[in-house]
Amino acid sequence: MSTGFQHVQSDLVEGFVPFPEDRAEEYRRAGYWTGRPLESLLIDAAERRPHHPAVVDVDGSLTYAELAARADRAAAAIAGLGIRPGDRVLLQLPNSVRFAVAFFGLIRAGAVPVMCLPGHRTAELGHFADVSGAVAMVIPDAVGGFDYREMAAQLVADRPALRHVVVDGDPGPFQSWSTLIDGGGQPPQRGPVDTSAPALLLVSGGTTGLPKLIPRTHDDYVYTAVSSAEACHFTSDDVYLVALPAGHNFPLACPGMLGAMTVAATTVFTADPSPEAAFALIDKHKVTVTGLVNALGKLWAQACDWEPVLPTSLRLVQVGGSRMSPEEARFILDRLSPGLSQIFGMAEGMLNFTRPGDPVDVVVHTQGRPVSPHDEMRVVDESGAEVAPGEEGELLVRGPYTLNGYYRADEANARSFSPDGFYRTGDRVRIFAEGPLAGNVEVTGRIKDVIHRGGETVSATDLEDHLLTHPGIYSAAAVALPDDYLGEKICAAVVFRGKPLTLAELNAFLDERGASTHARPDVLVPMPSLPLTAVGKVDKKKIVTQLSE
Ligand code: OOB
Repeated sequence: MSTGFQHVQSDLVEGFVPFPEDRAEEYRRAGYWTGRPLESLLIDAAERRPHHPAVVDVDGSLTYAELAARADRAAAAIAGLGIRPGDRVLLQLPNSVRFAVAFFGLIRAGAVPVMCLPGHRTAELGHFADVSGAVAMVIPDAVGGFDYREMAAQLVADRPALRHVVVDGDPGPFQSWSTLIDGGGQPPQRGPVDTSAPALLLVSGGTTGLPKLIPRTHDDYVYTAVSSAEACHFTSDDVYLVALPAGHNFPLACPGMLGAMTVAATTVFTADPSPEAAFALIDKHKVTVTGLVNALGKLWAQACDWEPVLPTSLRLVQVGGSRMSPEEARFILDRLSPGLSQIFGMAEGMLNFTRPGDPVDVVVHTQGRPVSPHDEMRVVDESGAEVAPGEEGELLVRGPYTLNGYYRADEANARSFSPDGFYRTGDRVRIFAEGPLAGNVEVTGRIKDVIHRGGETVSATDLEDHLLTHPGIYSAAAVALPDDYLGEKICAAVVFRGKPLTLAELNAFLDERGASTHARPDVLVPMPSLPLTAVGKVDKKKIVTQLSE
């Protein structure tokens, strides 16, 4: 395909489903899509505030001017390797200033980073490489006892297309990232960028099968960062802490690092999200905003009881990624930060936020409302028909920053989109139609997160919500275990705050609460902690595997 644009010389757009032209026009006319390439977020901030700290980690910091210059050098190094505009490159660096340099170096060179998370291993990376046709990967040497170079050696052995392995740190048999960058060279010429083409590929957070690749265009991703920063009332005085893996949509652009750049604010990275490490950094750099998954939010809130240094500079903690009960929300709000924003988002696009200044009930009981006036939400029943206002159903979404198809995934796309282009989220929600919560969304579960026990269909989330109201229960997951008689039986995996309850005590508690009688655990498994996914959400698949072993 020849478009005359510098950045679409390769086979990048093969298997990319663009926005339909009529909707693209609408988003341009509404001013959401501005034709700015993603790198302009950095370039513009560097012009406005060259000497302001852009990125900070435990090892040091770079001002905006320094980050822009360093990204230019990185882009030169990338081009020097023969990586062309449109080529895909796996990026898997830990939270650090070096992550930001590599990210912008790739973007600046017109390469398309595939945003891997540090917890991904051979299965995921091999899959990302195969689907994306990546020509290179940028990895750390070894972190936390895991040697990424050994993984890379396995990956490249049977993938001739994956030509370059660039290592941040001791390169072993591969190329050294810092030597390449210091090698200098002229950054590639800035040509016109087709801002409706993919700028990066995010990975899906689904818990079944391997993650899928999500193309995010320059237009839709710049809009994500700008509108999320507005929804969180970001100003140039804010300091954002990246505590979740930096390549995940949430800390990258919702508002995250890129949102901070839209107002030339500072981003601090921590590769260690423990309360001890994070609170010290928050205090040192006077961090004002951060984004956390539920499990981490609860841990930080609890740690306020014992940590000597408290995160008193925080004005807003965003919590999202998985369902949070009202009790959990209150717990976090009471202890951790004067402001809480629930965020219901997805790498596929669609973002809902509760906003600073919202009534407490909205913040505690809902996951907020869309960031864009042009986000279209449809709530449907099993037959695909829209439910009455305020009723529960599956959420379908379409809008100025929601994908139109996974990358190179025709089969998944046939399942995941309605004929008129709505993405089927698989999330069960209700949108409040009246009263003080009107217009806000409540996520009530995943449509497939049910247990088929005997003839009954039991919602795992409903049972978890009941369990979490018990003061002795810290966290809980309801999962299905195979059973010869019932088909599936209900297992409650529970982390207790102190002495574990017995199954009989737990069921007596559920009786007292008036929980429906068929939604009673058949098995209770006390656990010291629940297994988590690469971004830190409770991993139910892993619980079932662990229990089956
Ligand atoms: C975020 O993105 P992903 O792609 O890792 O996961 C998306 C899925 C959603 O479809 C939903 O099932 C779940 O995670 N989810 C929530 C939630 N936020 C996300 N479920 C219940 N309550 C919430 N507040 O997780 C993500 C992306 C951007 C910003 C924030 C989170």
